[in-house]
This record gives sequence, C-alpha cells and structure tokens, in this order.
Amino acid sequence: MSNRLNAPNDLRAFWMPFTANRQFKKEPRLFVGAKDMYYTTHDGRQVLDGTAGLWCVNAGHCRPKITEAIREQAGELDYAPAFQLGHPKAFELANRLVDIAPEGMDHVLYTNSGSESVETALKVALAYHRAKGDGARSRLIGRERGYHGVNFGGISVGGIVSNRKMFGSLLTGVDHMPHTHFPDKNAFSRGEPEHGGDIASELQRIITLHDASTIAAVIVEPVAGSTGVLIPPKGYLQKLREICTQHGILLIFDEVITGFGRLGAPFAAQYFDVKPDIITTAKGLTNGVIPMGAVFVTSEIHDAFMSGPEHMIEFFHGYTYSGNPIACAAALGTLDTYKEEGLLTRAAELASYWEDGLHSLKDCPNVIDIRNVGLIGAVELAPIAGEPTKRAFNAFLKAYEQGLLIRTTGDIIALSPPLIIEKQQIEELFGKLRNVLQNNI
Ligand code: PXG
Repeated sequence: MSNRLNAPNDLRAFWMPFTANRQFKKEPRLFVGAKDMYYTTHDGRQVLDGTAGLWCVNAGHCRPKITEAIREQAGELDYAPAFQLGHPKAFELANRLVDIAPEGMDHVLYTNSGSESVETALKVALAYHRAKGDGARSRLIGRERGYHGVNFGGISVGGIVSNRKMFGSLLTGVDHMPHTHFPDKNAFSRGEPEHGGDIASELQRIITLHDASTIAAVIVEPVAGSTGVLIPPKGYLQKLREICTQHGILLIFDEVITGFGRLGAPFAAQYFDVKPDIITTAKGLTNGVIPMGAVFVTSEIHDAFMSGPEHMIEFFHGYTYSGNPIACAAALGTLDTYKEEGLLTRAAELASYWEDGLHSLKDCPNVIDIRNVGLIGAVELAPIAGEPTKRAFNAFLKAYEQGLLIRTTGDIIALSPPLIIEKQQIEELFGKLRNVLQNNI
C-alpha cells in the first residue's frame, strides 16, 4: 500500500491513545475550534467543556495572552540547546513558579509531560539518597489505583491494573499502599470524607516489612484523578507526611491534575496544608497548549547534588526540550492569565456552588456515589450487569451529542471544568448531565 495516496480524512493511520479506536473511527468525534468554555465540533456544534480538555485547560481555550506569547516567541528564539546553555525565559519562569509554590520548594526541573515529571521525580529521589551516601534507599512506594503516567517508572508505582498488566515485570523494588476509596462508608461525602484516614498507617506496616533504610520515596496523588476522583479522607495526607518524616523517606505529591488552581489554591500541598519534598506538575502549567511539565524540589534536595568539581554535571538527567523557549513563553502567558484573573484561587469561590449543583444529581437513576473537592466532581454509576464501563461510556456519548464534554473512567464520570467557568455554565453543565442520566443509559 506504500504508493497509495491516503485521503486527508482517512482515519486509519493514526493509532489513537487511550481510545476505543474501532468505535471512534465508526463514529468520529472531532473538534475543530475552541474558545473560552466551549469547543466547536466538526459538524458545527458547540460543546461545553466539562473537563478542561484532559484536566489541563485551566484558563479556558484560546486565551489571547497565551497565544500571543507563543506567536512572539516563535519568531524571536525558536529553540536553544537545553544542556550547558540557556535562555532568559527558562530562568524567569522557574522564579515565577517558585513564587507560587509551597514555601521551601525553591528549585524546578523542566519536562515535557506529566509522565516525564514522574520519571524525573523518582530519579531525583533515588539519586538524592545516593548523593547523601544513603544509596541503600532504593525502594519506591506507590498506591493502588494511583495514576502516575504511562512510562515504566510511573506504571510501576501506579496502581491501575489495565495500565500495568500487559507490560511485564516493571520496576523491581516497588510496593503499594492500599487505596483510599470506601464507598460503603463515605458515599455522597462533600469534600474530604470522614472515614478511612487511618489507612495511612498501612505505610508504617510496609516500612516495617522492608525496613525504612531501604525506602527512597512514597508517591501519591493528593487527589487521585484518573482512577475516578478519590478524595483523601480527613487526616490521611497529614499522616503520610508524619510517617515519611519520621523515617527519612521523601514524600512526592503528583500534582499533574491538582496543580495550578484546581482545588482553589495554586497547589494541593497548600490546599491540604501538607508539604511534600517533591511536587510533579504538567497540564495546567501551559494551559495544555504546549507540552510541558515541571518538578519542584526543596533546597535540601537540590543542595545535596551541588558538590564535587564545578565543571562536572551534577545530575545526569534531562530532555532535549527541557525548558523549550516556546513552552516557557506559553507557561509565562498562562501564569499571567492566572494572575490577572485570580484563577489560582477561583475554585475556592465557586466550590460550594459547584458542590451543590453536583450533589443535586443524587436522585438520578443508577447514581451510587457523588464526590467533590475544589472544582473537581465525580458521579459514580452502578455498572450494567456483565458489562462494566458501558453505562459511563454511554453517558459520555449521549453527553457529547447534547453538547457537553465529560470524562469517564470505569463507571465513573469525572468533571473538572476550566477555572473560568461561570455560575450559569455550571447550571448548564449539571442540567445537561441530568438529562443524560435520566435517559436510560
Ligand atoms: N500524573 C498524574 C496524576 C496524571 O493525572 C500524569 C501523571 C501523566 O501526564 P501525561 O502528561 O504524561 O499524560 C497524569 C495524566 C483522565 C486523564 O481523564 C488523566 C491524565 C491524562 C489523560 C486523561 O483522567 N492524567
């Protein structure tokens, strides 16, 4: 078939990520434009964005400061080598990021995605202990139902079975804490659930099993997103912090979803008032417009590497595109937009309105749980007998038809709109979702 001229609208060549390819290609769903809270579909309809793209378009779509910054940068300095050379915006951005980060998280490494941020964080953690002469600390602890991207480190510490089972034995020396989802006790909780915080003591059991001297780091999402919005029970994150501190283990918060205002503070670490040693981010850093991630570390971690001869590279890690000029310009335009419009704290103002709207769906058929925090919501549906995930997927298709974008994972609907959402759009969102849920899906 090599001499065949493929038509521009032939959908076969692109093997789409995390997609039911055969279903999609029978009934394609294409976006051709976007502005603020709405997408435009290929058949000319407006679709309300209930998910900020994939949890990333926090400032809404096609925002002028961001598009202008990209346009200008592309004409001024397109690329600068990332190793042994630099450009001003990479430094300016790092300073701006440190300014909004939890106190003491004073240094930033750049990546191109959330998955790379996770790999970077795990490698920093391992290398940190080794740099301090504590190289026996090589184990990594993740959590059941955790999602840390799709690279080998991330799926090893992650706990989503379908993302792991096809890929062999993964990293060795990894263990997992139990997840924190207790629907029997916590169904229809508003905000942090009351029950289950004690499950953090399972970390102590794992530490006792392996001995603290072998453990480098614990990684968790403060709020687990991809696995269906699992909100930490009261006291849980605080307890993880205590245990890690007690045993000299680094605590990594994967804030790829919660970073940049999703909960009503710049980072979940500030929202929950729990300080990790490393924070991974991506998505909202550039409003999803250009692929970019950032990993924040404390001065203590950074400084542990700054020894030896000055001409030597201190950390053998980085990417061709770490701090790419256009990505940095996009991130600076994004931070300007967040600042001017107060978006990093806007979710706090809208949270109770959002919560009330979401929980008003409680009486819809097949709804078995509703949960929320900041501008995140989840509606869990009873699976169709013998056909898990189908009910939620049906809801996704029906919602799309009716002009609403939702995300589904398993039989859970996840919602995370751009932080610019107005109250009347919150009503539109839940009105449309109610129609979908009442329609025999
Ligand atoms: N960590 C966390 C906590 C994430 O949520 C990643 C790492 C990986 O990021 P990249 O940029 O490599 O995709 C993520 C990504 C969903 C959904 O609908 C979630 C993600 C990506 C796509 C869809 O739940 N999270």
